[in-house]
Amino acid sequence: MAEAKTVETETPTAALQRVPADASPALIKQIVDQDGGVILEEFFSRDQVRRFNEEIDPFMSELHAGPPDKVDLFEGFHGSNTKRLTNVVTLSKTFREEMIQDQRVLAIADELLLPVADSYQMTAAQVIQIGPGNKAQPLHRDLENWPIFRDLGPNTYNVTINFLTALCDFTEENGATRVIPGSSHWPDYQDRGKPADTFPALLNAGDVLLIDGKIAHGGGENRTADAFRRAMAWSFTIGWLTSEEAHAFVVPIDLVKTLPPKIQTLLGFRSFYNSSKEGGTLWQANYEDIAKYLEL
Ligand SMILES: O=C(O)CCC(=O)C(=O)O
Ligand SMILES: [Fe+2]
Repeated sequence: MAEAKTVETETPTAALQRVPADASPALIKQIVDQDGGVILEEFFSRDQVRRFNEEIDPFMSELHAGPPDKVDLFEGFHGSNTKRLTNVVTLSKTFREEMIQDQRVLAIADELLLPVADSYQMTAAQVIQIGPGNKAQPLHRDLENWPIFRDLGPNTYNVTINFLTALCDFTEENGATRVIPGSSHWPDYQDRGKPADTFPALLNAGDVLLIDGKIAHGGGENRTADAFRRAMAWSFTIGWLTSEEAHAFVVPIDLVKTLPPKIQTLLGFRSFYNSSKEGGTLWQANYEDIAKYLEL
């Protein structure tokens, strides 16, 4: 009995904090710096989630589950029964015109990433649908995409953030993302924690699990017989890192022309500046902004 009580009282205090969608970027940064992540409740509306799901449903149906070449080089990272739909910026009008243009998202990204670089990009925007029977994803930190930051450990810069948005309700059973709050401060980033250290991010559709690149986490196991856990993982990274998705080569230029300059920057259609850090300007043409060359 005593043991059961301990678990009950400790679990909520160690899980990630939850804040309302209108929490200030400064407060959000404070919590993320402390815990590695935070849950933003009711960030997107039920209607936005419904429209988004409707737009991507046909593409999700066509997609097969598992890594494209059937061989998961990263030991289950993709997920044998997981569908991952990329280039969502092209495929979803709701994502392109509402979600990435949401001023609250951009204000949070400014707060978290501009201390490190003058501009940032959208490194990935993908739907992750975990199907029945899919095992838990290996625990990892998102900054391991650029492994030198892993080697630097907890004192490294925060170079990436992920707005993991629930497109259905997340439960323990259907594969809610597992997180280890505070693992951003562990001394050795080779230590990614154990499943027993993790807490599920229990979300309602429209909630956002905002994590930095330093927190250990992974998609949860889907223990259901027939339920799918669908999320939109969209990450921003500082401008001078190579991004995961090559948006600048896959998003049609005519679509890009309909978007404001800040969003064009997110997609790699503008140059990256470092003047406040006394660094060079990157991703240029003829020493001018790439947007001029592209006539944007
Ligand atoms: O699907 C999830 O819940 C997390 C996915 C993830 O962390 C990743 O692919 O980097
Ligand atoms: Fe991740």
